Amino acid sequence: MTINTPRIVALALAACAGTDQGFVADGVDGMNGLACWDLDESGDCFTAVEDINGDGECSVLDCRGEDGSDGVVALDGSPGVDGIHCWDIDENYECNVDTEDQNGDGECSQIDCISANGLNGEQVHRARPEP
Ligand SMILES: [Ca+2]
Ligand SMILES: [Ca+2]
Ligand SMILES: [Ca+2]
Ligand SMILES: [Ca+2]
Repeated sequence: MTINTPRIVALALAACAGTDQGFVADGVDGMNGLACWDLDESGDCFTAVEDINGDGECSVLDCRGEDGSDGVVALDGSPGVDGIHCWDIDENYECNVDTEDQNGDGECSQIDCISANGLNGEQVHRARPEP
């Protein structure tokens, strides 16, 4: 491959032959931002209005909002309804000896909840009734 030196030089000169764009002058500087305490946007500290925390000067401390009010303490919930004893088959909260005293000892107790066949007895959990 042969290098065409005159052609490369011609291309380089053509690339540099553009018109002079010159430089555009800088724009005017923007205005300074306002301080957060400067409520009337005057640029000055008007302590009677803008010194929110009353320390005699305007600072970022005057930009804070007022503290919120305390939350309300929740009231305790009402106690739940007593559960039903496992022996209380008719769920009337009373011991019905005729039907609920399974072991015949004259009273209703957890012993009456044990199934008659012992080892493989079925354990029954009943839901609490709606209040
Ligand atoms: Ca001001
Ligand atoms: Ca202040
Ligand atoms: Ca009962
Ligand atoms: Ca019993």
